[in-house]
Amino acid sequence: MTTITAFETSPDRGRGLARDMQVRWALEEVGQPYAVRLVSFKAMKEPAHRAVHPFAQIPTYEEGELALFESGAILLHIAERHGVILPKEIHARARAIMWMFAAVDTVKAPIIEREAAILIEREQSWFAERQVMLDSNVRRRLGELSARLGDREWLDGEFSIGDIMMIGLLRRLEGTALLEEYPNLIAYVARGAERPAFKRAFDAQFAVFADRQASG
Ligand code: GTB
Repeated sequence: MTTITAFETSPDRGRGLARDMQVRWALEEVGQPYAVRLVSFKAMKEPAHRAVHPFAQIPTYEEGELALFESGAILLHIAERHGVILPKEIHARARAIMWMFAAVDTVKAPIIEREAAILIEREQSWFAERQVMLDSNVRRRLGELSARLGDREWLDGEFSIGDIMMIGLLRRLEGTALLEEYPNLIAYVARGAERPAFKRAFDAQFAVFADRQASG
């Protein structure tokens, strides 16, 4: 049995923005059933969880003797194990992996910096000025991504783990004016969200939130 970990109480209130969503989505794409171990913020820092995730975070992935952390590594393993969502042709495969790295590094960095600043610094007198710079850094990357995507359906040929990671990241900007400046990125995210595997993954993580709400 494959077991992943996810937040017991996700701060995103069921929006599916935490990284377990990408892992769930990949598992749904390949048709691999999985169990979920929900962890509290406290349990995440305890030795039992740290034994799997040295940085005390979610998601993790366990399959028999194999224990993994890092959503990118997990997605790559899922794709390789099942031989889907990653092209077989060696160059196309390298490019799909490249896009996954682009999502977790180049495109993610300014998005996370902006999110963190809004959370931590928004009460500061100088924040409005800083936000101009933070927004402009995000806008630059989105503009570059939008230009490369153009009117393609997916980032590079067939749908891949690169798209799962990039769409998962862009969803963190949904509802912001920043993403709305790029209609092709909005349409790209919507295409991802229309995939049956995305919907199953989204519903499964939303059920965790709904259960918590119902139980008070
Ligand atoms: N590089 C790692 C990976 O890709 O797996 C990053 C893992 C990570 O950031 N995990 C976060 C975590 O466990 C959850 S996903 N945080 C708890 C901690 O560090 O103590 C990041 C995340 C968290 C919350 C929201 N949200 O509320 O919208 C979105 C994304």
